[in-house]
Amino acid sequence: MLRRLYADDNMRKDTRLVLALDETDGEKALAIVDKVSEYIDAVKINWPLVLTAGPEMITKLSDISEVICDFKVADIPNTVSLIVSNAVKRGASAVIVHAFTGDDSLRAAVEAANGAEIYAVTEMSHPGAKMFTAQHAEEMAKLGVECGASGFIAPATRPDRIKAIRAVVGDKKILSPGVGAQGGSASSAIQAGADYVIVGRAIYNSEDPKAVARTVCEDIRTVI
Ligand code: OMP
Repeated sequence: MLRRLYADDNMRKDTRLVLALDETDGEKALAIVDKVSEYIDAVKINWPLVLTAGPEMITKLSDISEVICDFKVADIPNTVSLIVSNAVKRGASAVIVHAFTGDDSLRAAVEAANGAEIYAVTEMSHPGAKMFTAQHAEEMAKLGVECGASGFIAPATRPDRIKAIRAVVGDKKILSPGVGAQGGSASSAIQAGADYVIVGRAIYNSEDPKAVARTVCEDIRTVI
């Protein structure tokens, strides 16, 4: 089982792997976390698991791991505050929000987090991201820094873009999804400046999640 290794506002930075737990069967999801616990620094959950297993999953998982609630919140400040504060009350260590909503919504997220972390999405990892988010990624990263976000989401599918976001956010955290199923590589993302890689299907859909998680960690270790 995972231990909560830190008591303050800083996510553990050990294996640098974050598990994206989009498995929709709650029991299976918990079993996967148990299998890979020694290889992950945090679990990220999104709507698929919360909608099927319920928001109490946040609390259950927070007993064994840091939990990042990837709700990609994109709303007016009042609604953002309500979502973020309730995720944190249930045990989230961090909440992912969109940055395109602007400074007031971002500041509302940071305030409502009340010491938990807010990670702002910059450029997304899928091909369609080139239509809108990619064109404003640096601006959104700059705004996130100004508004007090602790970290940023940048695409492992385009390591050069991680480099560009790193140049804007200084020593803030960068978490990079898109490794495995979306074609990105963990070591390339870390080498480009990511602090963590986020991996979902490659691990939770595998016959042997533990072996895949171990392989990802070995790949990361070749560049740190
Ligand atoms: P896999 O593609 O299965 O590894 O999962 C990636 C995870 O990262 C999913 O939970 C996505 O929702 C999330 N994600 C992206 O894939 N791309 C992004 O640009 C941003 C996120 C995210 O914010 O976590």
